[in-house]
Amino acid sequence: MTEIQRDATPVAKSYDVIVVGAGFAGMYLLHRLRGLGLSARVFEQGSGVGGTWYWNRYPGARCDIESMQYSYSFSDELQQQWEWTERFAAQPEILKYANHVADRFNLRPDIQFNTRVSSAVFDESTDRWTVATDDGKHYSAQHVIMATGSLSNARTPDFKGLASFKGKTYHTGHWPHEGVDFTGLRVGVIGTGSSAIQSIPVIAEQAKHVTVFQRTPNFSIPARNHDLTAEYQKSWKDDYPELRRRAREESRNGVVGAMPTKGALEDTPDDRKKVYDEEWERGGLHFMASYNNLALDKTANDTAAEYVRGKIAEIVKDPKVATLLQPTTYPIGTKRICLDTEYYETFNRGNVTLIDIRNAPIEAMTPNGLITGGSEHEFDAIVFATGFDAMTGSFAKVDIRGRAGLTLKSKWAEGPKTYLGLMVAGFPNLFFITGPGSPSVLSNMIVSIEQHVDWITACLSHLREKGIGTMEATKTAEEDWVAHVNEVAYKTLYPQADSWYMGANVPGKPRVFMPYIGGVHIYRQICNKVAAGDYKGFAMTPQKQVATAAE
Ligand code: N01
Repeated sequence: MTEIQRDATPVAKSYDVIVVGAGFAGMYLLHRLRGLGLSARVFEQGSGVGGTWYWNRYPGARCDIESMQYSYSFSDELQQQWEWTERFAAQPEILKYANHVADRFNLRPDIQFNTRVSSAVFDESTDRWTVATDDGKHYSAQHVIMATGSLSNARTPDFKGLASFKGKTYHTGHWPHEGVDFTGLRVGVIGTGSSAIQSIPVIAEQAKHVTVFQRTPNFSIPARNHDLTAEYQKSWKDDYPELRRRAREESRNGVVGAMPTKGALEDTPDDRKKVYDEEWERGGLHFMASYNNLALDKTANDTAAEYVRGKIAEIVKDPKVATLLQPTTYPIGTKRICLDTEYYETFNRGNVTLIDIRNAPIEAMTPNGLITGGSEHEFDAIVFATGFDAMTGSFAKVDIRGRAGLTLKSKWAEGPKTYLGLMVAGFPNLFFITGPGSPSVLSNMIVSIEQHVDWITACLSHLREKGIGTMEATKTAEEDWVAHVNEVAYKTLYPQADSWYMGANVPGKPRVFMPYIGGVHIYRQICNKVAAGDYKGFAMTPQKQVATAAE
């Protein structure tokens, strides 16, 4: 018998679980679902695994979490055998790792590449989801898990005349797989976020001239990337069980590092400078953990911000350019802090120009370039390093309909609402990996991914055991969680910035602080407590006895 969807398109196949996305979340999820004996299909838009690391191939792309920590922990053999070459792995190495994992665990047979999921519709008569793909096929599943990533919907602003530009255009988040040769070209780069900060120094080494269009300067800390020694790797591998435990259970952001015990104002200015000097020399995101109150107390935060502004003034030779590069309109760290290799130094090159578009926005693109401040700038190529419709953008691309035809889009019209970032009231059996309302982008993503996958798969196992047909967040639990996420966020300085955490980079997007800032350690405890308390805050109904699909 073939299951028929309401629009009468026959269902091609039925599964226990459909997973959307074959990045680090989708891959681990598939491995665990197989372990439970569940039938699962992963649909992936790209032609390969790796998610973010599949799409973001721009020059200089590199992780800002150290390699020994930005890696799966679920398989001890994998973590013991894989050799990382650099402190911060570059995109090709991370993609190689993703491919290695796919091969090692034989994941590919259950992943359907080059297939975009266009809709997911819940059928209340069968308690099953019908998932449509862009090749016109329909599939049925009891559970759908969105493993679509938090930064996967690359965004090119709707500049007037965009299509008229005769040169080549690129988005850092959709970089051509064959690479780009900028030799001898005049290149415009729009944006100065992490992607721009990593790519500009590399593009400038190749191009004839690079013009950077900056709306808001960013704080960036030197990465001080270097090769990893065998001894250093061994020290991690010998102690992995304990170090991974600390990342999961003791750290705020899923990264093991010295925990500050002091506030910035407890030190004298001289001692503080020594602390910041040491962090600056060491390089890396730990700079923001120099003191324990940089995200909480504006006066403390000002000391770190002022230190970095001072560094920019020391590095950049032209004082006017240095001033433009110094962020002054938001506390340091409240927009995602960047790591760089010679970003500020690049502005000392003769072939790099910085244009401030804060007060003179890009008016239009033209056949030869773009116009700002009444002048036309001519280019052979333009790079959009303009970011993503973050956290909710990848869900918005799929037409998701829950009970009574309610669309996720309308449910989230005023900002995302979830319970624990995992589920949404009115959308039974639909799970989100690192969704809004969970620590996600504020953490080492792999730590958060593993935690969500482990929680969800344990939950699915529980549902099977108890013969439960549907599970969904209750409205009350969802409202309480959204209020808690907000309350915690507004105790920090984060909401003071116009950041993509707040949805502020997308015109018209509601201003809501989307990730949960309470820390991965606390969040894990909350999730575990909910599961141990018989999934408090979730409503469940028994399994329906309905005929489901045959092949
Ligand atoms: O994007 P972004 P990204 N006119 O949104 C500007 C992760 N990541 O791709 O700040 C002119 O940060 C925009 O200006 P403004 C990381 O979490 C990690 O760089 O909105 N300019 C901004 O300068 C990161 O935070 C790694 O005023 C416009 C830039 O474009 C996240 O991805 C590496 C504009 C966008 O910056 C996103 O980073 C790379 C307009 N209309 C990325 N619209 C690592 O692991 C936007 N801009 C190291």
